[in-house]
Amino acid sequence: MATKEDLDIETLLEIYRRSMRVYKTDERFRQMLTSGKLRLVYYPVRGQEVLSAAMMAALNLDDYLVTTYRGVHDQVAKGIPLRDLWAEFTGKVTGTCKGKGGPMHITDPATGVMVTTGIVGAGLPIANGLALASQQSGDGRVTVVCFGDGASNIGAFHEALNLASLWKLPVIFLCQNNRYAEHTAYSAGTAAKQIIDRAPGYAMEAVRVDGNDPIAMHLVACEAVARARAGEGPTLIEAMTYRMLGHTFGADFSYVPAEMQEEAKQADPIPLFRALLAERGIDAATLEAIENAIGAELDEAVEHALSSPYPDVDELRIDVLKEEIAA
Ligand SMILES: Cc1ncc(C[n+]2csc(CCOP(=O)(O)OP(=O)(O)O)c2C)c(N)n1
Ligand SMILES: [Mg+2]
Repeated sequence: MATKEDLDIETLLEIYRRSMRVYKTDERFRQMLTSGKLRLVYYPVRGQEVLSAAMMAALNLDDYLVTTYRGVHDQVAKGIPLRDLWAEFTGKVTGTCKGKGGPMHITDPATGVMVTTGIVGAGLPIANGLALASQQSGDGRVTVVCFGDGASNIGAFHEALNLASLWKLPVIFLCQNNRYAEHTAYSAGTAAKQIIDRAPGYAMEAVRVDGNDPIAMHLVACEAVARARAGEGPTLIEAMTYRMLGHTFGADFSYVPAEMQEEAKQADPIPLFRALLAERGIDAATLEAIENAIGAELDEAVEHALSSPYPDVDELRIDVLKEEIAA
């Protein structure tokens, strides 16, 4: 296995770039909501930027991603164009699903973003289906499915792990353990001490990692991708992280103990990543240039989304059935 020293500065900067695209996108959504320029239910991803960036940087653009309602970090880290994402979030015809999917159903096959679902746990069997198709066609693609700690208590999680292991599917189960499922703390809903403790029951490789550490997370991700591509089957990754801003944006999250909120602050992956890059000799001006470029791209994306039209009512039944039916 590669070691920390093997991770070159270019790879680290690529992970940082992806992390900042997520960070800035999330920040902009919250700003737009707070200022009343946007109205939608938003699931903030503050705190989970780096784990996603480190995972997606281990994939090719045509590898597949399946994610959830709290999945904007995964979609952006995978490489979805920001203008298409913003247009879909705002229900506009220029969006990835012509404005008919919305935030809960972001799909962009061009960047491998295949399915986003609001049904907890539903993505895992779908990911198996994509991975089975790759196995049968021999296209060499790997599928990553992201889900939360809470999702690991859903039946579909167990069914999917069993079949993926049995069939040696090229799939990676990325559990983002942010210690809460809506308002339920991990210990109030899960008997197992760790999610990875369930993997031996399915004869599956599993690894628990600090998801806020870009190097550790990326090395684990690369190993899982290599295993899947080599036909050696799936991996369950439990990436430890924190949900820094509650379940939905604006909702009270004072039920999260103050000590845990403090722990989350101390483990905030963004300042830690900046410190790591400084240690590796990257100066502040380089980081600022990365952030400014993303800021400009976001300005354009938001403007494009807001000025695009809503889909016409004639679109209502198109893309619903295999045979398109005009209204
Ligand atoms: C099948 C199903 N049950 C319940 C819900 C309501 N619900 C939405 S999010 C959520 C919590 C999910 O927690 P977790 O899997 O840890 O993901 P996180 O939001 O922390 O990323 C629940 C119970 C749902 N959407 N689908
Ligand atoms: Mg959770």
